[in-house]
Amino acid sequence: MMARSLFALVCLTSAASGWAQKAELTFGVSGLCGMCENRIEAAYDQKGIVAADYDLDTHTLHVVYRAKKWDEERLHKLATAVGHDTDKFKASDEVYANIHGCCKYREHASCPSHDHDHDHDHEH
Ligand SMILES: [Cu+2]
Repeated sequence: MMARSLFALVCLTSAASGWAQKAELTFGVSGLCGMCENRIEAAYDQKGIVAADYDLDTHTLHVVYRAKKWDEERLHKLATAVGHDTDKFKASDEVYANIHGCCKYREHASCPSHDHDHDHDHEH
């Protein structure tokens, strides 16, 4: 007849052990548009990463991760692996060459969604 309260106690203690140590890191990542934002955030869809939020206005990425699984350097390198420079590491030219034309932040490209200037003339 006392079984019910015993179960409740077991549930409480197992919930408490689910709190692994989380750490947070915010660092600069180069990016231009919504496509960049999606590409960057998708790169952080990894085991042990709880949340990743890229802010296009400030060009910073905020990551919440499990401290046991990730460290700062490896987190930076997730961004460089998809072609985006961070404030500590550079993406390789090879990877950078493969990102979409409007995302070439090093050349200050601009995405068509920002302005509808399709007929923009290049200098001859
Ligand atoms: Cu982009």
